[in-house]
Amino acid sequence: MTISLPDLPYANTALEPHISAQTLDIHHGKHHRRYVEVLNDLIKDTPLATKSLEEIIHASVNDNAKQGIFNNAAQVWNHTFFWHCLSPNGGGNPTGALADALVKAFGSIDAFKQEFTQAAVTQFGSGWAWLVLENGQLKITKTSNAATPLTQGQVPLLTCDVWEHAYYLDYQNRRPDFVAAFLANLVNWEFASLNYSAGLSKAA
Ligand code: MN3
Repeated sequence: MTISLPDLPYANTALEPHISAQTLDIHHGKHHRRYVEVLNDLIKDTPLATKSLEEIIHASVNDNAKQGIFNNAAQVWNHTFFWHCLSPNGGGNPTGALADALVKAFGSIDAFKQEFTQAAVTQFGSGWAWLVLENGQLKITKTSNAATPLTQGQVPLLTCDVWEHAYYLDYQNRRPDFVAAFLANLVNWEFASLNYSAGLSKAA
């Protein structure tokens, strides 16, 4: 099977003014597309060419000989997941079971947002901030470069891409402003809630 680039789940202008069409065009149309192209080149005519994206990620993690494959495969997965973490109708606060669980785990939704922001702004260099489910518990983590909770026994619920390519055209060096806009205006709590219920039922 060939790994393909999924379409964005909204128009390239849908997240303006928080994320510009230019940023989405380059981030999705150039960066994400390039990870897909390089991955397909690297797995061509190898046993991984018939595997799913998740299988490729698990088969290449922590293998020096397959580092390029892992980096590109994980970046394909992380980006596809990230696009769904954004919504033109996003922001605000979660509701329902996820909201209750966040309050239980972090004390309040505001405390969750502070801790998530801290992870996102302190990730040194390129990487990702995550809300994950681990052994039934909510947890905030950050990963470097292409690293993904998928290979760390965690269920990803939500992520923010903090590579400079995610925000530099719109926010230059002001990563905290990008993270603030993500939480206030873009975060797709419905998607995170679906991931939370699915993660809980998988664990049960
Ligand atoms: Mn990115």
